[in-house]
Amino acid sequence: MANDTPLIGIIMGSKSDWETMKSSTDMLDALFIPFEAKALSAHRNPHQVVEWASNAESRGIKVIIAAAGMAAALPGVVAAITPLPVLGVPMETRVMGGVDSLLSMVQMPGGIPVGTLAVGKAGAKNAALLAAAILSLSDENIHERLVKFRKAQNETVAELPVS
Ligand code: RP5
Repeated sequence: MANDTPLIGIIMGSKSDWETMKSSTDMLDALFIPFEAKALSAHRNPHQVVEWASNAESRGIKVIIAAAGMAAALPGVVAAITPLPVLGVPMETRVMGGVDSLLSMVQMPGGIPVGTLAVGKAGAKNAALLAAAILSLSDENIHERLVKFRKAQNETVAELPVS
């Protein structure tokens, strides 16, 4: 789905975040939601981040998923630039296990929200599902696929463990 006109823009602070953020793109692929994904750092490439976020809405992006670790400024910077909903995914880190990323991301000042998810792969997967839920408010096909996914997940969880 990465080749269709993207509805979701995924931005991550580093290529090293990709292993985690694949959980987002796998989920979006499973729901047939087109996305674009890019590694750009708020600290190392600030000007490109401003350009990417400024043009996101006019490119047709509806929801942004922004991932970063450590001093995780990227989601907040992106949210400061665009009125699109920004979902933040804190990366796990070696020094503080991702609590550093989480607190950097979640403590936004009033006025510029970042919807912050769980640290790591669960957060990456849930960011995709939350983005899909936002899109499903105005897209019946995505709504249908999301409901189908939830139903299948519900049935899997109800299964007894196999010995
Ligand atoms: C953050 O710094 C990135 O989002 C990444 O999680 C972390 C480390 O980046 P690298 O040094 O691995 O490029 O900006």
